[in-house]
Amino acid sequence: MIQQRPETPGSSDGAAQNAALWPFAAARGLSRRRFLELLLAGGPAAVLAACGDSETPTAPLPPTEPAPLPPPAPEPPEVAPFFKDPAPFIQHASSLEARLEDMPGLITPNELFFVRNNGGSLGIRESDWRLVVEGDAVENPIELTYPEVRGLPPQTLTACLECAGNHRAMFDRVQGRPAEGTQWGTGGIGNGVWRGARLADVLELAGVGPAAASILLIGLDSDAPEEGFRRALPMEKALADVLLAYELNGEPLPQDHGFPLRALVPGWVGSSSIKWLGKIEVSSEMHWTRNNTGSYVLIGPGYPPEGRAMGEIATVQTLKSALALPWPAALDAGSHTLHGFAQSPEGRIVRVEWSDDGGTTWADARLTGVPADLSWRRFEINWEAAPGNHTVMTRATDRSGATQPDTVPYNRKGYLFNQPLPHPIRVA
Ligand SMILES: Nc1nc2c(c(=O)[nH]1)N[C@H]1C(S)=C(S)[C@@H](COP(=O)(O)O)O[C@H]1N2
Ligand SMILES: [Mo]
Repeated sequence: MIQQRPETPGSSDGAAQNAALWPFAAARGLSRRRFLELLLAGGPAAVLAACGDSETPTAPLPPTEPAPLPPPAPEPPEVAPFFKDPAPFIQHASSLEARLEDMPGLITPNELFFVRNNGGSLGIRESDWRLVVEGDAVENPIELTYPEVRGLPPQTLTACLECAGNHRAMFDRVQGRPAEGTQWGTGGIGNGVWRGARLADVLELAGVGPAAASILLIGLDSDAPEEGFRRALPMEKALADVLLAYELNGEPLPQDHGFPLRALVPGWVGSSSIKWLGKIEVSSEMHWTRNNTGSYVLIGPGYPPEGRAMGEIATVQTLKSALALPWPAALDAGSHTLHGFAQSPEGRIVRVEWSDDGGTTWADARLTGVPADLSWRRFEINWEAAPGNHTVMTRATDRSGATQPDTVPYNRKGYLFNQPLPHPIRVA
């Protein structure tokens, strides 16, 4: 286990400095793991000393052998449906759907960020919290405190987080065949600036070797082994770009979004981004749990079973676009600038087209702002609204050349609906 330090969260300047130290340490032959250990134990001074660059003696280094810590007192976390004000949202049983039309710009403010909970939101005190990393493919099981996680080299990502069931209601509204589950319209998504530690760094500290095949991210709302909220990730994704986020939009992660720490798995369905993260289990075998066997699995004629899953496991999200309007929308006759958002797990949106004749003819929408890989893109349309009932469709294309499909095959639980939406607009 990592030695304990006084509880001083790393300032963001100090954290940026820590990240900048790594190339310097690497050039002097330090392994990433040793670098991270030194950083946690003695801060930048310990790293500099090990690089032979410090004139001043530093505190003794931590033993490399784990020193046992007493287990944290298990105090049941407080459970509340939500901490944030639910009024701005479309309210579902245990989830809050955002209204895209209320979003002021590219970044979704914390108070308007959608919430998807399988139970209630947990109120966890940072001093009670630990992140445990263990499992048969770990050489050095660790337990990190909140300040220790904040002391690791930070990374900031602007990325969308989207529920696998976003647009689920469209199976009913557009295809006339309802799917099971929360009837999300277009607001099971938000675009945030996430800051945290790299999952790869935490795995490195725990000594994850080549035998590791799969990690299981376990939320503190998990209770029984096969129940509760947890998600398996293959090692390749775990080491690629997963963030362990402690900030959303420059604020400590709000309680509804997983305080003190959550995973943010870029491009993957929202259920992979485990909130209130308490444990990471690293295994030499693939993990099978409810969330990759029955839940978050595409079940239907076009989706053959995979391993122990009842169909195709939902992993990466899909390319989508949506107008930022209520469903159905009501507008006055005349000229309007409509806008919306488009996103793709493959990265940048390069084109959005629109049609108000049911998809017979398409015109280009204007893309605004700067393209960014993991963020959604805002688009605008000039539309002449004549009295009557209309539908406006939008269709996005990403940098890989992929475009939204004309139709998506049905799946029982209604995941990943991404055909162009015929948005109903009544003009008076
Ligand atoms: N521990 C835990 N993590 C969780 C969930 C949960 O219920 N418990 N819901 C998941 C689902 S289904 C989604 S879509 C996202 C939603 O994240 P948000 O509530 O921060 O918007 O969190 C995921 N992580
Ligand atoms: Mo979700």
